[in-house]
Amino acid sequence: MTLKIETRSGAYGLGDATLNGRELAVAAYLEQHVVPNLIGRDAGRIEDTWQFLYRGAYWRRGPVTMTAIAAVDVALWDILGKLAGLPLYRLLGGRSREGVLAYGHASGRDIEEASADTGRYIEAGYRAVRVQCGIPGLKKPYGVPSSGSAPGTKPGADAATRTGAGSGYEPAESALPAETFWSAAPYLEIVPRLFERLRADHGSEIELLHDAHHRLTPVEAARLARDLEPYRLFWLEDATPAEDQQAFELIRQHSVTPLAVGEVFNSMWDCKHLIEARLIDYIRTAIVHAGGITHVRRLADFAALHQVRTGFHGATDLSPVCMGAALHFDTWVPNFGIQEYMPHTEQTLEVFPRDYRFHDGQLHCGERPGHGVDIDERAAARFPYSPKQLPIARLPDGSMWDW
Ligand code: KDG
Ligand code: MG
Repeated sequence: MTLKIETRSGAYGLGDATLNGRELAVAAYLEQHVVPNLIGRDAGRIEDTWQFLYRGAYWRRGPVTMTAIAAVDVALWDILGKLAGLPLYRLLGGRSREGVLAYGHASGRDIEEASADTGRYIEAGYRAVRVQCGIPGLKKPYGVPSSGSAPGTKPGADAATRTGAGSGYEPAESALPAETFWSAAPYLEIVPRLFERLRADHGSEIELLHDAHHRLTPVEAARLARDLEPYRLFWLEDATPAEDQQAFELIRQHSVTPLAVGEVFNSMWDCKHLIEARLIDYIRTAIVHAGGITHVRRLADFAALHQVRTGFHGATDLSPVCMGAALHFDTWVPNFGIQEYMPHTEQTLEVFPRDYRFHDGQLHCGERPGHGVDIDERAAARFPYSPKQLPIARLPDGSMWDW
């Protein structure tokens, strides 16, 4: 879902508005409630427009509202950059670093395959890799495509050949969500063995990450974080669902494995306690889902006060427009940690010409004015909308679990 805002002078800006699986709700929110309020407004009043959309609606926060506000906000920053003739990172305060450390997604049906896939990422220049692997006895575990580690495909650069690979959320055949299964016991056994093997095969220099994808109870999360300590992870992500923020106290009491959280957060109110109480080390909130640059900038400043660093969500269900904006933000933000990077498909990249690039383990935003990502509307028209939903997860007895 992409928002294009045009000004009377003919300048335009783009904002990502993708809320995967609930995207039409954002489209309706924008078309019916936001766009009528934008017509005739001064595109340069970015702060006032943000406050107008957030405070003025009375109904605050939530994924639909904050994604819609983010789309407007990023499009207005894009316009400002184009009118000023400056790349977005310069509007934010200028460059803090030469490149942005990126992590890719390796995976495999078993430890062997996952380690081989990690090796391919390292060969492709990655300095940080998130690794997931199949869980004995479990069908379709999170982060492992049914075809395994997609051997032979080249990760990174702009190859973009790994359509959805590593995501574990390939679209379902029907409009109904795919069903996946979850069982903590075999998972808690295999994951420490996976990282033991990765350190043995690939040494201590490569940064390793892992995503538990909100599946664990607090005490299971504490056990996993503790068991992973010898393998010095860069982070353990979404160890337990973060609605229950006290759960993170339990994890902290048992482990010094760094924790990352927040890809489903929509505002700084969602992470205020976790940051203030120093229960996390990295905040993953994406620009597209948390009110845009105007809000995430405040969130990052607040995080900096508590020595929490950024690690933005960058899966392929956030569009290249979001990635472009994130990379300018990452280039500027003083408390940058890492950026997730899953290359988009060739079709997606055809629709979104862009000037960011991957080189030697880092992503680099370009120097084009604004966020540097455009849309080819004729190419986009060749790919009509077809509804898809994210999968769901069930326990072996059939009860629903967190996906
Ligand atoms: O929309 C859901 C995906 O973006 C998410 O499952 C990917 O957890 C994810 C990650 O860390 O990239
Ligand atoms: Mg995740």
